[in-house]
Amino acid sequence: MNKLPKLVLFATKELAGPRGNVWVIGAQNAGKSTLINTLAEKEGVKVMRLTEAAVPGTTLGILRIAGILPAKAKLYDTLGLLHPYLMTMRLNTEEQKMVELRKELQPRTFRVKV
Ligand SMILES: Nc1nc2c(ncn2[C@@H]2O[C@H](COP(=O)(O)OP(=O)(O)O)[C@@H](O)[C@H]2O)c(=O)[nH]1
Ligand SMILES: [Mg+2]
Repeated sequence: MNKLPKLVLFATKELAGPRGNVWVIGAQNAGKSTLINTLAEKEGVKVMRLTEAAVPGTTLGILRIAGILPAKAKLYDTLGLLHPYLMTMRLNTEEQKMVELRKELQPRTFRVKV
C-alpha cells in the first residue's frame, strides 16, 4: 500500500497549522488536482471531485478546497504554471484537438522480422 498520500497529508497539516494557507502550485498537468483528490480520500472527506484530465488547462480558476485542512486553514487548487517544455503549450487549439486522446489506448505487439 502506498503510504505517501498519508505522509503528505500529515506534513501539510503540520505545516499549515490551524490557520495557514496552502497553495498547490505546479506545471499544468503535473497532477495537482489528482493529489488533492487523493488527500481528500485519505482524510475521508467528500469534497467536490476536481477534474483530472489528460489535457492541460482543465482547472478553470483558483478553487478553495474545504474539508481537508482544519476549518480556518485554507487549501487552494490552482490553474498551473505554463512551461515551454510542455509540448501542448506549443500547439494551437486546432492542433491540441488533433492530439487529444478520445479513447483508451490499446497495447499492440509487433514482431519484427530479421
Ligand atoms: N502517471 C501518473 N499520472 C498522473 C499522476 N497524477 C496525475 N496523473 C495524471 O495526469 C493528468 C493530469 O492530472 P491533473 O490532476 O488534472 O493535473 P493538474 O493540471 O496539475 O491539476 C491526468 O490524466 C492524471 O490522471 C501520477 O502520479 N502518475
Ligand atoms: Mg487541475
